[in-house]
Amino acid sequence: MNSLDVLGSLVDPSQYRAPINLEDFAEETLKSFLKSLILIRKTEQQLAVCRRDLFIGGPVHLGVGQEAVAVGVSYSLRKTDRVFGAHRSHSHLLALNPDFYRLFAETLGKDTGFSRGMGGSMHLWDQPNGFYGSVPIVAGTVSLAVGAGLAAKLQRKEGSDTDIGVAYLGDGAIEEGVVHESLNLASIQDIPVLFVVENNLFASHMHVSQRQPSNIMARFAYANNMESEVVDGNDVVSVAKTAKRLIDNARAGKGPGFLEAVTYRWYGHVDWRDDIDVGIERSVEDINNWKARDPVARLSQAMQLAGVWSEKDELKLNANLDNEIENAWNKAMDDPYPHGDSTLDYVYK
Ligand SMILES: Cc1ncc(C[n+]2csc(CCOP(=O)(O)OP(=O)(O)O)c2C)c(N)n1
Ligand SMILES: [Mg+2]
Repeated sequence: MNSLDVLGSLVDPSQYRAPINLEDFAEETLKSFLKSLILIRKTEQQLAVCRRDLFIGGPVHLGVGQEAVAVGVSYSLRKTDRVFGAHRSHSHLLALNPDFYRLFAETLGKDTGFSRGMGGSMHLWDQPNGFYGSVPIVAGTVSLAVGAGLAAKLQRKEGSDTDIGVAYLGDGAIEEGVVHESLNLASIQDIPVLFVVENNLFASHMHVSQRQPSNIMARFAYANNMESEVVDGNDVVSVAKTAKRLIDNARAGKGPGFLEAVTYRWYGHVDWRDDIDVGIERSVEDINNWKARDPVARLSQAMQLAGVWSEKDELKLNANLDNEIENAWNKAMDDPYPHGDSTLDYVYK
């Protein structure tokens, strides 16, 4: 245990397992949250199996267990916003555009993929839907999101609010110097950007207590005089509600926001195993405890208690999605690879 264990019960997986509070979110919104959570979960589980079976050649960093962060944040985003991710960004993209077929094609290196098959799992791009890109360089896109937010501010039309930049980053990325320059600049220039920290307590195999003197990342928002909130990242309603407030502020010219979502990834750092590349503290017991704080099950249970969802609905949704995912995967497998002549078409020359 570190000396500044500020997150307290939020990082105790025996806490916060109960169905979540649905607040006053509309039934249709809750259903779309649940559908999006399950779609992202199943897409990544498909990637896990296909990576294990070596259909996918490159590494995949899976965010299973963390889906509620992207789904909650994306609730208040629009296509003209500028969203940036990193090495674990399938959910960030799919929450904006649920086209898993193009993600499958990308991981297979096919011409029909999000980046024409030239990027793979860690170089995703879907600008028409607001996803400006992900890269494997930890914290590499954080300053880009600030720049994109500044551009949006300068492009704002008289009488309207502004589009915003969004930077998804991890608790490990916080340790990169550029993040602190980015927070400082965003704050001093009132740039419309939302920093979303997915604090899953690990950077590769190292627990946060081995890396930092405190487990709360929002201390850097405080240091930069920036509006911030820490939420249970496995509660989609809580993430959506809080992100909305911070996003509305940024759009209205009230400056940047910092959202820290405490969560946990079910798989190891990379690929499909539970136990790969993890430290001694990540015991099977810990993982199982966190699985009991499942963002999907907690939303589903709350909706069933509220009478707006049933087990039968969920069985039907699962069956439809399983079928669609299988078809999309098979289609992507049959797709062509990009032609060798196009290798340099999408790079700066
Ligand atoms: C600049 C840089 N340093 C190191 C790495 C190796 N690396 C890849 S992911 C990772 C950990 C990142 O942890 P975090 O930001 O918490 O994200 P998470 O993997 O937990 O989602 C590291 C050190 C890298 N890709 N880029
Ligand atoms: Mg992390």
